[in-house]
Amino acid sequence: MKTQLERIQRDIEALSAFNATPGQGLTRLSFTPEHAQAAQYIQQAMEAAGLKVRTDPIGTLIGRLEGTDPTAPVVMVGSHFDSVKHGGNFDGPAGIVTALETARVIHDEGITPRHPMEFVAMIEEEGARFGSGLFGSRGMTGRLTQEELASNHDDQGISTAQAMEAFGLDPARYRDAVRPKGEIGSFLELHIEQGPILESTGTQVGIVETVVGICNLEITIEGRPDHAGTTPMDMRADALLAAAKLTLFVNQAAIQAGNGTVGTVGKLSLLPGSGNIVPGWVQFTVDVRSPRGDCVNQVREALFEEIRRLTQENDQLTIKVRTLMEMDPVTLDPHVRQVLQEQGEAAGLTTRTMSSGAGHDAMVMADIAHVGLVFVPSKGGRSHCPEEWTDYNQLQNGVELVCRTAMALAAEE
Ligand code: HGY
Ligand code: MN
Ligand code: MN
Repeated sequence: MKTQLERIQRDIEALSAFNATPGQGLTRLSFTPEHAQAAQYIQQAMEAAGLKVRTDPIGTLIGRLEGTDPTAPVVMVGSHFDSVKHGGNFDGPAGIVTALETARVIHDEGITPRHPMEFVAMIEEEGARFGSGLFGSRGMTGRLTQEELASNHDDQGISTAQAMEAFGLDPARYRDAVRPKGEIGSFLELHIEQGPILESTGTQVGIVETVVGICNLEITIEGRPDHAGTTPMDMRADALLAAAKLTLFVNQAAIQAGNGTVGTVGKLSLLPGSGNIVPGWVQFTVDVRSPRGDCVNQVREALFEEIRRLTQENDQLTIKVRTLMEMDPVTLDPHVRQVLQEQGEAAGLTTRTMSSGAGHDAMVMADIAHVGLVFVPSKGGRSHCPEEWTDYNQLQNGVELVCRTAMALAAEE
């Protein structure tokens, strides 16, 4: 092995400590003290590995190693280091640690690659604070909008732009994070599988071929707060009742679409929030995914139709929909997958081709680079929960594969 398990384990354990909810899973939201602490650790590790480190205008850490051919496109390795609320220690950091360890191996071996290499740590991939995920990679590929920075807000009503400013970033410069097409040749990401396949088949690493399409919506329902005891049932504008009907509708529409389509209402807030008041206001998220883009569209269109029906059924309801994020399904680069396959065999690893039901920065980076995504097993298939776990030797298998592949790509003519 070129990589060292002790360094991998040390990084994961160190990053796990930068947590707003110790003892209740990992919560590391963007533009928070935990983000700053983790960024400082990552920057120091990048510098110790001989990289020149900068932070891009939206908060992504970029550690660069010059190559012998400055005109060659960059080989980039990375992932995200924000988390969901009360999540696990491996979703994101496994890919960060992979980037750090790859940089250390190259540094240890005193190699100057032909291609320049960049090792990146992105933020707000989960969207757990502001609702729109894949933020760092969308910033690099020009998919962010001014509107989103101003309109997306956290549970305290702070917008993304305000949080960036408070963190010392200038949100007006978000476009300066964009990387021109051609500048980055390939992007490699290691991620935990967040599913049961590798563990149940005893396969060491997964090589991802496709990533599902995703549609994230924010639905806001304005009804009317009324006395729960004196308001007859046929005179109510009950916002939560409408939200409940739409939640059930999303569930049924996803099942009906089939083909692996999934639909989830994962976050809901309501006002005023007393047991004796008919809810007058509800805001909730809808997350629809499918390997088939037409199935995502089918569910979204059916949902819009149901919203129209509900507002006709009760004209005291106003229902607004805001699109938080949309990605088509992505097929990852055949050449990079081929190199991963070859390096896997050379390293004596068992591999299998997989699809991803989770979204990843890799799916966005495919806009501007040839992308490879490697999975390592998740214990019990669990993720986005404190129980999330990957054995360190399993993680090291994936790190070894990405490290060797990155070095092979960085040597290519
Ligand atoms: O939601 C996802 O698929 C990823 O964990 N951000
Ligand atoms: Mn992730
Ligand atoms: Mn995640």
